[in-house]
Amino acid sequence: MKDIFLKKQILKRPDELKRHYDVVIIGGGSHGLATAYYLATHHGITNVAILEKSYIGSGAAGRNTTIIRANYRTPEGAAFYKQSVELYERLSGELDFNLMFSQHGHFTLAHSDRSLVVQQERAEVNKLLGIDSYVIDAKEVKKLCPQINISTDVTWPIQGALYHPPGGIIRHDAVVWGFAKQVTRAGIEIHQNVEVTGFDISNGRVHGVKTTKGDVSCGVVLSATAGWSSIVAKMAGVPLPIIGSILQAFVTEPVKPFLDKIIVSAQMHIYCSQTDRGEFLIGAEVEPYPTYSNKGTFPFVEYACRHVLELFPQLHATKILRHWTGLCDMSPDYSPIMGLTELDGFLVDCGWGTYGFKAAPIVGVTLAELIAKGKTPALIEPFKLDRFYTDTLVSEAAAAAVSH
Ligand code: PYC
Repeated sequence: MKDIFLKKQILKRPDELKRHYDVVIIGGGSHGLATAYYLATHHGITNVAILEKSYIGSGAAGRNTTIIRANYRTPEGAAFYKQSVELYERLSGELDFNLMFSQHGHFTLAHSDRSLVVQQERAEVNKLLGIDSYVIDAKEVKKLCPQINISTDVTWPIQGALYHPPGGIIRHDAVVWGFAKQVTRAGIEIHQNVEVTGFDISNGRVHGVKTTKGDVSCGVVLSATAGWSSIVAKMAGVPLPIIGSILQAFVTEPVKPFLDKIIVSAQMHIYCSQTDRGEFLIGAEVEPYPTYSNKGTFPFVEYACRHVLELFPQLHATKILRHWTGLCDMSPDYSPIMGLTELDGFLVDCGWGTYGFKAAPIVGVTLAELIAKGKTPALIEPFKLDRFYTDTLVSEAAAAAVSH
């Protein structure tokens, strides 16, 4: 009986840290776990430790609003996220874990002529890359999402939307646990409650990691620490152009299923979806002040409710159940930063703002390839840290979230 239980266990508590690993990954979120998974499955590299200062999925991976989509504005961003969506589509089978990915479509609402032009530009970029995404008018919005209010008697009447049929929502905790299960099976160690306190650096190269459970030597370090990226990179002497802000979200009490689409409005600065439990999940813009304080605010709740009720007046008597925040590592051009740094052997995966979770599988594939082969894959070449020194930014502000 004990054996059966152990076989079913997803996570095995590893022993003490070993003295050496080929790769140390800092951060047990979806990106760190995915990178470890593809290191093992694509490259046979399993002498890997994931160091997580809290529990796996305790940061952005467990706090995001679970949206998966590829309808970005830049060719670089759209091509990258297209592959992520395709990987997510196969991931339940691959991980042997039901991730409950529901692809019912994603709307980015337009409430002005200007916004319709921006959505049309996005649709054109998407079309060129083979991403299913096109602009529809308000009547078509209503046809596809009969519950939404398209009345003109509101502050922001809907004029149309960018419609992205493959967009969807997924169970974020299941993604974390699915990767963790397969990573553990491959023999990779996940050490929870182990915090990195410094690095062993000499001659422009990182040789090891100092932690609250002792020091380890290693060939490569990957920092996949989202909201804490600047702090970790600073310990390695690598400056990052990142500002930490919080994003807030809340869920209502469960109501009968009536919304199967994801609705985003840049002008109203909100987005919402209905979870598989029936809750309405509502979020807004990143807060306009830098902070590491995970404190929610009442003005956010009031603002988001006022706006969501314009779209779904049916929710007027629905109660809020839970409200939380997450740290967002915002880069100046709203695109991620991935890959090599000026410190040999020290790689970063950061600048994910509010759009990191949806990239987890393709981040894992590409960073695992970089670590294994030492060459930056073409797909992530535009996102290297270097771009802030060479003036080759990838400006994704027009489609990065609700942030424009
Ligand atoms: O990028 O889809 C997105 C998103 C939604 C909420 C926050 N970011």
